[in-house]
Amino acid sequence: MFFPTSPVWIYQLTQGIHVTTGIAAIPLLLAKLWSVYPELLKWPPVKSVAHGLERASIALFVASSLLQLTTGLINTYKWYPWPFPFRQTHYWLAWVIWGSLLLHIAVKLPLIIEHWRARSGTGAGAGSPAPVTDDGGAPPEAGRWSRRAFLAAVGVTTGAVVLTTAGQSFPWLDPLNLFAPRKMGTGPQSVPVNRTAADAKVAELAGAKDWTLTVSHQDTRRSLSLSELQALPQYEHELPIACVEGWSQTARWRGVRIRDLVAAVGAPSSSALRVTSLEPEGAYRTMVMPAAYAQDERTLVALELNGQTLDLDHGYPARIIAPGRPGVLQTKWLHTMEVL
Ligand SMILES: Nc1nc2c(c(=O)[nH]1)N[C@H]1C(S)=C(S)[C@@H](COP(=O)(O)O)O[C@H]1N2
Ligand SMILES: [Mo]
Repeated sequence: MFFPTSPVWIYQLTQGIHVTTGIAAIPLLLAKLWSVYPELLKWPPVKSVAHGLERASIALFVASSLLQLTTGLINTYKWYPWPFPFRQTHYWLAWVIWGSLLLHIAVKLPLIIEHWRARSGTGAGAGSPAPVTDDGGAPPEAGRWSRRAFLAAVGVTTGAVVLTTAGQSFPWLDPLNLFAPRKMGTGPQSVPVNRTAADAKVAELAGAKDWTLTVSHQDTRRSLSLSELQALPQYEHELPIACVEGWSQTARWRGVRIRDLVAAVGAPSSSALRVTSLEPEGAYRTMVMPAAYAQDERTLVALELNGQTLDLDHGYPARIIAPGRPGVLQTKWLHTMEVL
């Protein structure tokens, strides 16, 4: 598998686009549903087997889209009020949405073709759209909005939602960030904290005087105290934390290069690592780092953040920071690093 470590903000970009387009899709989906809901409520609900299947596929499409966007939005608030695993469900729903959308387009294809044929046949009607015969848009009904006003309102709403939330991922929009759950520059050392040491029940272990980081490769094992790590060559890099829950923040990190630690236990530089946290339990306790990241000279065991000793909530005594990786894999409160 190919893991790009450059540019260092590559995951920040893809994750920022993912979350921002997801948020933008909420007003778009609501507008689409508003424009077609008379179709959805037509009676009788099922006229034939084919018609029944078509309506079932639309029901699936609408339900999965609504579920995907609401659970995705709630996830950016770090709230998980449901019994199913979020990540797997998010992936699977995406496939269901794609499948039901393609099915819907396939079913409607004859109608779509007919519509475009009719338009080109009549000399494109001098720019005015041909009347929409089925559920293809806002039907010009008495008492409802004109098509143009409706599209303009949807465009303005979507643009406003994007401009006032995208600042959680993209620094140049930070001044406009009014509604996103995360704000840049907040938190200890000017970086948001995703899970505190207290929440992770790790404060006591991380604060222990006799803490060491154990690096091992086959039979070689070295345990380094904080002062021994500080005595090794230190490097400093600007790297983002890009959280899968939808916020990013670039910061100045300083510490020991991972590749130097790999070399210190006599392991080949093309090795992958298994990293564990002091955190006693939970999904973020262990992390595997492919060789591409371990080898990159910007991948650090960070001891400092923005010019200060790491805050306990940012992973004191030591944490991982690697270029281009999801925040969830930037393990805090390091315990061991095993070369695989
Ligand atoms: N051990 C451990 N490491 C962890 C976490 C955690 O809960 N436990 N959270 C991860 C997540 S989801 C993110 S986004 C980053 C956030 O780092 P920060 O809290 O220092 O901003 O740390 C990651 N490392
Ligand atoms: Mo995260």
